[in-house]
Amino acid sequence: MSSSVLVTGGAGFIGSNFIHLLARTRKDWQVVNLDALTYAGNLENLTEIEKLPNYTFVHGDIRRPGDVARAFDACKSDAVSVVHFAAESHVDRSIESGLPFVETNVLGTQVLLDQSRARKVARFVHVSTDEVYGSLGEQGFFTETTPLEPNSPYSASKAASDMLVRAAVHTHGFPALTTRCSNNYGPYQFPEKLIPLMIANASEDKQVPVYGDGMNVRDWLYVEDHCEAILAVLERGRIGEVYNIGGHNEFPNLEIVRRVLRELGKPESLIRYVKDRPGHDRRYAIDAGKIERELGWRPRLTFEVALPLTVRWYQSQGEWLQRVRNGAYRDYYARQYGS
Ligand code: NAD
Ligand code: TDX
Repeated sequence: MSSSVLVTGGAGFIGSNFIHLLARTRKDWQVVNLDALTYAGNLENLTEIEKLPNYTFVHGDIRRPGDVARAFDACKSDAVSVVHFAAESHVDRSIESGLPFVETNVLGTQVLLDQSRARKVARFVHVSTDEVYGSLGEQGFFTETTPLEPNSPYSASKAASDMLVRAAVHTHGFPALTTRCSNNYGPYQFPEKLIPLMIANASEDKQVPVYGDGMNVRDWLYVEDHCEAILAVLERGRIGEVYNIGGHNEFPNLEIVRRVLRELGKPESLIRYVKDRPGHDRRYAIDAGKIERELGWRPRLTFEVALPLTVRWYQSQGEWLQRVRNGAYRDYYARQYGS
């Protein structure tokens, strides 16, 4: 076994796509997936993967040192790297209740850092977000030196975790790297986020809620492109560095919703303007020049190609979507692993 990768949050949206990428492209790596299976964790994202001999699932919580230790014990190679996705990730939920975000994103990250340092990991990639930079006006882009000005409990907790990673590098010479990516879309995204929610609702001729005036801007990146960027950072990034990841693909939310409706052949009369999200960031846009120059990464898929692909994926995975929407996906672990 040449190397082991401990992936946290691998049953979630981006983590499961990352494990699929490793299974396709790094067949000799061992992958250990540590996931607490919160509402956002879905082992049905990994049904093809769990048949592989070099994949192990560990049901556990990053806030618990004993659970993290079990995951490290499952790693067979001497060269272990960590890719840290596990987080509470939904802004609206953080507005309802911030505490779980502090517990997992801040406390959990520190537990993971301490355990990883004790295990002398080779590299540690901390997967963060462009939301730590706050909100942009009409002009400009976030670079890696933009000051952190998080505006939601979610982004504040991610910014805190970024600072803990930075402190581990600075104080202990810990081999960590941080990525900050823009909004992702693609297969296996939980249908509370904008694009899959629009697809799920409109497919059933239900209304699609647009917050405020619908003119908030996000920079959209296909999830496989994000995963390839993380892999490049894991393999070739400079330790201690931050890498922004983005698609140069900015659209107002209303335009996204219209495109989704057009793809589905549904009328714009399904759009319903609802009360704005409190503290709603107006615009995000990423300058990804550093990762492009240093690591030669570039997004492969344009929005024009990947949005229709994404819509088709959800249409062809009706059962997956239905089981997420009715909660049946939560029984999978007990059925498969017997507890
Ligand atoms: P997600 O909510 O789909 O998945 C999170 C996963 O983490 C789930 O499988 C969940 O069960 C697991 N988890 C939660 N708390 C845990 C805990 N205490 N211990 C172990 N596992 C736990 O999230 P996502 O959209 O896949 O995001 C993954 C990471 O990428 C997050 O750190 C997020 O901040 C970051 N990110 C997301 C986006 C995006 O557009 N979705 C963009 C940039 C960065
Ligand atoms: O029903 C909706 N209607 C609507 O107008 C929802 C769910 C969202 N929106 C708006 C809010 C945002 O401006 O769409 C935009 C995208 O919303 P989300 O999908 O909730 O994503 P966002 O808040 O931008 O955060 C996402 O990208 C960065 C992820 O959830 C984060 O985990 C990531 O860090």
